[in-house]
Amino acid sequence: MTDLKIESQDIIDRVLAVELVRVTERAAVAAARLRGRGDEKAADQAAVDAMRRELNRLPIEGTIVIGEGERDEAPMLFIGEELGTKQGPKVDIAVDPLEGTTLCAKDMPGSIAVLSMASGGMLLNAPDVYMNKIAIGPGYPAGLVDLDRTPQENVEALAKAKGVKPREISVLVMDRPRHEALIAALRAMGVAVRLISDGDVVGIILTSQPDESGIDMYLGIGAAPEGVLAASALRCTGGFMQGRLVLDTPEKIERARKMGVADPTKKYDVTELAKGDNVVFCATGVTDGALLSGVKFGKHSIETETILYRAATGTTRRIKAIHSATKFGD
Ligand code: VTB
Repeated sequence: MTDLKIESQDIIDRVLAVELVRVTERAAVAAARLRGRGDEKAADQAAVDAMRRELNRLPIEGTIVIGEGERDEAPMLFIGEELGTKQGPKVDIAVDPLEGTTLCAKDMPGSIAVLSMASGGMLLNAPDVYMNKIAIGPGYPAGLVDLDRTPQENVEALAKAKGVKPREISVLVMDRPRHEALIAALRAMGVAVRLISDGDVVGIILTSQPDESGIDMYLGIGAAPEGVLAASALRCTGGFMQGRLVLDTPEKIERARKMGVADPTKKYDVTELAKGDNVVFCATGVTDGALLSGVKFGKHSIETETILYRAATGTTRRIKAIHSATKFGD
């Protein structure tokens, strides 16, 4: 007979993981009702409210360790906010209730509702600042690429390991003035640069599926919460990533120090951004995108697509849900 006893360590990912699907589904539907309205704040707020409501129903003693804002910036799901019924395991939560608010407000591809969860103390606790990031797909030797090397060195190393020319490498970069020199350096090598306007959680995940996405590497500066979320996903999909917080003012260094970041210049690798084996990542599409379909509102139904990654076993679950429009109750 199968042993059905579930160890407490397992509770987070085996039992709670599936519960997370409900959380991101609700946030995604709430945001999707405000797609294309040109109102980023309203869509974000709707996602935040739905995500908070659902997280508070879970049997967890949860703490937001990285997310959209800090306490004084309410009504975000703020860093340090405690969530759940408190009858359950202590967990760390990283959130972005609406990743790609602008994409949602313009009804453009790629916005998602996303969170990740791990045992208490396992996700990087840091302020909502920028993070310099590099990511490549699975199957390469450790140390092949590094944030401290030039883009040219990293591309050359990856191309060599992949057995292709640098001009056959594609790098995904966020389209920002701060990346002008980076983009120019990559193009000077003949590298294909895919620019995205927003949404680097999905952008980084795409590097872990290079055959489907055509993306070999992610480079550049995005936000720190998105870095921790992407790392949580890579813990399951197997890709490599490094991130370094951009702590460029004494005030940011102090905020980070209060959250436990002793060395403001520390370079974190994927297993330090999201530690331990029971990391779970869950995202539901708001608008259609490269990873997920967006919410579809039918006459009688609401359709959602969610991806659930579990680091312990490396399982990817794609969950298409058909909700009853009349019983959904949002
Ligand atoms: C970053 C990126 C996100 O917004 O946070 C970006 O990580 C904000 O960067 O995926 P800017 O300040 O340069 O606009 C997203 O693209 C969407 O939240």
